[in-house]
Amino acid sequence: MRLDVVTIFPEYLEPLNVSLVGKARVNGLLDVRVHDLRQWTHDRHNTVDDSPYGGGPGMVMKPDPWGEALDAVRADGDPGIAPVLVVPTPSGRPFTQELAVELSGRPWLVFAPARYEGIDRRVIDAYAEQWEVHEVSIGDYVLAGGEAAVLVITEAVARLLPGVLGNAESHRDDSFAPGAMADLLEGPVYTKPPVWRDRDIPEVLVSGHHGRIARWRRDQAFRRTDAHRPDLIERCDPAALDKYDRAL
Ligand code: 6GU
Repeated sequence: MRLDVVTIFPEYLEPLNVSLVGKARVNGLLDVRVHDLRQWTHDRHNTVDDSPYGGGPGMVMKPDPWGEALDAVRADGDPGIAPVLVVPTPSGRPFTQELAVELSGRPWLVFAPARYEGIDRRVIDAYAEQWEVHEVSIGDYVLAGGEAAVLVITEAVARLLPGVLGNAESHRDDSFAPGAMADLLEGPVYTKPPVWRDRDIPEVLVSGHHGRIARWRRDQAFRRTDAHRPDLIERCDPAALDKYDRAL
């Protein structure tokens, strides 16, 4: 997968050299290119923003540098591969695991993270006529810019690419227990030592009884989901849960 990021803070994307994403790059599974938007400015001050039409606080990113940047990135790629433009913005549609899966199937993602009050609307409208465009938000809070969202989205997408995670891990969450457990939060986990600061581990986990362990984990997942995300229980498919229950 190829991944381009156009930003006024290229150094903000340094974490893409680390950990899972960094390893995917070294292994040739991800081709990441970070570009400084200011290289497509032509004035002495490398201006990328201006005041908003209609008035109001803050600044808006000018369309010209973005248009030149996106054209240059496009021209530098395989003409036979369609780029997908991802615009992180708090007014986008929610970024979900479903969208991560969708994006992980695309060969080329181009990220356009904005600072200030956002990018001149005409840029997104113009590229949406030629490219697939996704405006996405990573949650109900406001960041100072989209760069942190690029890191979040990239990590969620990269771990889904074939060969990035070990086989066992990649298939456990996603394809084991289709439907039922997928909609619940993970319960608590434990490792050695068996006693830590006078605290034991739940006995069932050393019972050797796989059926009881699976049932206990499902019960813990339910309690946790009920406490932290009751909205997930509401939209659980009862038929899928019944099926999961019978499998235990
Ligand atoms: Cl994608 N960008 C910004 N600036 N703020 C956000 C966001 C994105 N998602 C949630 N808040």
